[in-house]
Amino acid sequence: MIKLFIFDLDGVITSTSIEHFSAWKEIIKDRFNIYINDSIEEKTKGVSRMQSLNRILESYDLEYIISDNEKVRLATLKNELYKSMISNFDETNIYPGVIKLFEYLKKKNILIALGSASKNGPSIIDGLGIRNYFDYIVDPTDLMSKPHPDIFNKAMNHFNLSPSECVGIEDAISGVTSIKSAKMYAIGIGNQEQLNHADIVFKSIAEIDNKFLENLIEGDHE
Ligand code: B16
Ligand code: MG
Repeated sequence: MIKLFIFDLDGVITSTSIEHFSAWKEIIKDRFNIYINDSIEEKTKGVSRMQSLNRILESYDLEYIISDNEKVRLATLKNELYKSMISNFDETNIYPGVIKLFEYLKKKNILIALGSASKNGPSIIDGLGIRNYFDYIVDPTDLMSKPHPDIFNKAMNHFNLSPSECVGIEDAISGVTSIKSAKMYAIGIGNQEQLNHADIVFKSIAEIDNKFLENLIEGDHE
């Protein structure tokens, strides 16, 4: 029996994964005059701000040419730009089907947690006006980034549950790996081929139907 759903934020509840990467593109272009290739985006998903920067720098053999202080400066600039890009986010930026899914889970007395690597998570949730749906928000500070299972385990342990009572929802390859490493049921949102390690993949949250949810919640998932 499922008792807890753990949601990723960026790319699952709202589009902020797009703004995260757009902000990195602009910062790297300004500093190095390099246009980051779109193929690098996946490497930056689900990992901390500094890890995202390091992965971008590594992709262009730039990681050793700048100091740690310069990295901190770039990460800070990126976060300021990112926050300005999403400053007007409100309920209209919630992806279709998200509120319907939250309402369904609440009606079934299923707990809802946020399992995001983003330190901006709580303020985004406030901006979207959906804080009241969350029973718990994982603080990613001091936790290992996805694909490590830390973030999902933290939510599970908060409620003293076992993996078979938890479901994780993710749009990133590293995020789905994180859920599976925590031995939970993984719902992938996005591309079936990319997320084929999930237990099931939907193109978007809006495609998740009640019949599926009923079977999932009542079923026994190891
Ligand atoms: P911040 P998620 C992750 O969020 C993003 O996918 C990733 O691109 C970002 O670097 C990370 O949050 C940290 O975000 O800079 O806001 O602390 O996908 O786990 O919701
Ligand atoms: Mg995500």
